[in-house]
Amino acid sequence: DRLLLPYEKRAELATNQIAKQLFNIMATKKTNLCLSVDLTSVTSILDLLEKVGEHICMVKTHVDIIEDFNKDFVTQLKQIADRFNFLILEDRKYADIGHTVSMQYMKGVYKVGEWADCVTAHSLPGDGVLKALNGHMNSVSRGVFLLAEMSSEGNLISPEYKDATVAMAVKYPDLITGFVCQNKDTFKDPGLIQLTPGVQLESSKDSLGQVYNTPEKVILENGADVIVVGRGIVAAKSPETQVVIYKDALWKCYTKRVSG
Ligand code: BMP
Repeated sequence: DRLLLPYEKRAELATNQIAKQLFNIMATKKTNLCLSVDLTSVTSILDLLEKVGEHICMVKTHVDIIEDFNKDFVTQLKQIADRFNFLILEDRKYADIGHTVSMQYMKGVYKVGEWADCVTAHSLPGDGVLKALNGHMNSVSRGVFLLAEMSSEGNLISPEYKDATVAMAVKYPDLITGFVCQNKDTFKDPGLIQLTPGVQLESSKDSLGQVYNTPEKVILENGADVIVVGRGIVAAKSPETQVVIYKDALWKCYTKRVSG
């Protein structure tokens, strides 16, 4: 049962290098918190990461919302990530034919493939998406989180779509880091990571369809391994205080889970 195994044991079972690294970072830093820095300026993102970097295992970015994106931002982001030992996930949710995804990943303004440890992708177009991303793996360690479920109300993902997504991933053991999903039954492989967004302590939803659960619910009942928190921390009066509150609450649930 993957839910009872500690992260350091699961690191040994991971076939994707990023999954291995992420499990080990969580075990070492004692945090399973992934911060979603959904901010629109370079300085606001970098300033926040300087303050909270020691408490997170990964940062999740949406670089296409940054107004003043530039190459120097990437350099500084990577420096902070190295210094605090966390990974970078660009939440691009690739969802096109393989050839287009290949260009979106390597070209354009963002050149995501040059700096992101891992990215998110939809299974909707078929496994050409994964073939495209796999083609850029070469000498560097990279990973993909496949979207198997979403947190938003009214999303069109069916149980069949979810199962087919998990089946698709089996053919790419070196590439797949895990799944973005909401339920523990989505997959079984202990070497893969369940990344779960839609977590907040203060509210249960937003005005645009986001649905929030508590740390207890997502970790103990629903099987989350890495937990994505955005506005719960980023929009708080004091993100520095809030990040510790979330980190402690999430880690407590994980230790409770693995102690049976
Ligand atoms: P917040 O905690 O502020 O609601 O942010 C959640 C983040 O996770 C957003 O960046 C969103 O794009 C992402 N996300 C999500 O909320 N639900 C999903 O199913 C998949 C996501 O990537």
